[in-house]
Amino acid sequence: MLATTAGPLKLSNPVMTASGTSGSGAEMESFFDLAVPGALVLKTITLNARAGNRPPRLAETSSGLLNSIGLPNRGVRQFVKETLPKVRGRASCLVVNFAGEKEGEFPEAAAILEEQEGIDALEINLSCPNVEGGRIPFANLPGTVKRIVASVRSATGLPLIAKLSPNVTDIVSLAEAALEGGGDAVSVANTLLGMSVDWRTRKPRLSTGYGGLSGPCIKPVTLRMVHQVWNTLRCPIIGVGGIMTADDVMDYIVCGASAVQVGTATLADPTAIETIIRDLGDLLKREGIARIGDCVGTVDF
Ligand code: RRO
Repeated sequence: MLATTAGPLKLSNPVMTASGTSGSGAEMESFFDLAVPGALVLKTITLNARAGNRPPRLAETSSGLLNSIGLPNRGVRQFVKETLPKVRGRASCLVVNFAGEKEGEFPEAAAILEEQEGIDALEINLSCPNVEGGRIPFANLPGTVKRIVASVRSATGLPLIAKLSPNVTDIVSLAEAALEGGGDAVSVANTLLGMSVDWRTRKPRLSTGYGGLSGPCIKPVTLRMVHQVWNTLRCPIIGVGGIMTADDVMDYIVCGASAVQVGTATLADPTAIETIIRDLGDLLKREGIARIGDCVGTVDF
């Protein structure tokens, strides 16, 4: 009933973890069996180690969570040596999310990941809002997206998911560029660039001033983007943004997502993903839906 596909990915259920919200995977094992999510998507890694941004890195707002973590990680080689062995073989589908600080680093990191056992797919993070001082990421231009995805495609035969930014004028042209570059699916979308200030102190609440907004408040925006991409391209889409309940999952599915990712809900309650998957199974039974895949893109619009 819950088993489905997203492009080449075969999933036991359509609910994945969202990158950055379940750490390097192993941290979550006291909250849920790592094989429970349809896919375990790990926090973004880069070719070389990064310290990340100065605190404060998180700010709660009245309508969602702002983050400016800044991609701290110990680099892909350390990941392969220390992190990967702890999760290898434990997820039902293991997705490694990675980014580059420069274009050439994307294929270089992918080539290292390609050689490892136990990775089922790569998610290319083309959309971190927090590494260029709030400026639009360099990967927000369709030509750049196509070139980066194509360079990664040449470096690996693994299934490729391109994680797109919502901070763009036309999400469809970005998704199209990712597919033209050889991507198998797109994740729509990363966090929305936002800001929070304390007007009394005249200070922003994040060290970097701007950060990525997540949580239920962004769902209408990303849901609209998922539908726009589906309506034009009919491609495998992974919906991300503000999913808290099984009904939220179904909203994304009928708007064209083949699968979804849960992020901020996990930060509020680390067991949320398991509850959502269980509720989704109950929901399908109650509604008499035999296969969730049959619902993809069925919104009447
Ligand atoms: O680390 C971060 O600040 C971060 C990343 Br890489 C990302 O892709 N999205 C986000 O909201 N934060």
